[in-house]
Amino acid sequence: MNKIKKDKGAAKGFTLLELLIVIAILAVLATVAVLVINPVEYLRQARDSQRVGDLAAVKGAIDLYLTTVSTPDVTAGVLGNAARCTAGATNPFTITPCTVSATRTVDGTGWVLVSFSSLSGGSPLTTLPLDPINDATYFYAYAANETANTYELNAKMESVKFGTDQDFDGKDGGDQPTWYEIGNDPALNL
Ligand SMILES: [Ca+2]
Ligand SMILES: [Ca+2]
Ligand SMILES: [Ca+2]
Repeated sequence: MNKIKKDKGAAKGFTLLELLIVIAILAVLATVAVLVINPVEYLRQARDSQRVGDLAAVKGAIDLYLTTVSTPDVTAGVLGNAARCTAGATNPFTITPCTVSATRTVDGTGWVLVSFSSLSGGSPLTTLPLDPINDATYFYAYAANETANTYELNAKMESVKFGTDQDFDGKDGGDQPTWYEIGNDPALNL
């Protein structure tokens, strides 16, 4: 009889101490979730993944152009070396100045100095991609040598995964350890 009474009393609700313990546990779980999932790093990885994909698509289009066109021109009529950046003042190239030009046209007047529209099958790209941030720090860049028909594409990595853990920018065979570089230039040292 006495025991049943006690149980009824216990079922009335949580004590303040119990509530505090539950709140503390939830706070710890929330902190762990943020540390494990790390939404900022996750978004950076998504943008880096897009950068790698964007430059691969542009490289594919340029390589198609080089193997298809009889007299290719990777500097759109500019003599010697030429370079374009979509934004920003930082020059990722060593031997050519970088003209800022964010034009996305694919006829050689955009930031990639190749007339994709001259391909008989039409341009594989409808517009040139832009860096998902495209500011003074994160932007795409293109450099090419007019006589050798060599080129390189650059992008800045942002996430710990791409920039440090997998070191996309350091292990690309290029001359800039803090830029992700791809292209057909032998040492990627344009
Ligand atoms: Ca790195
Ligand atoms: Ca590099
Ligand atoms: Ca380079």
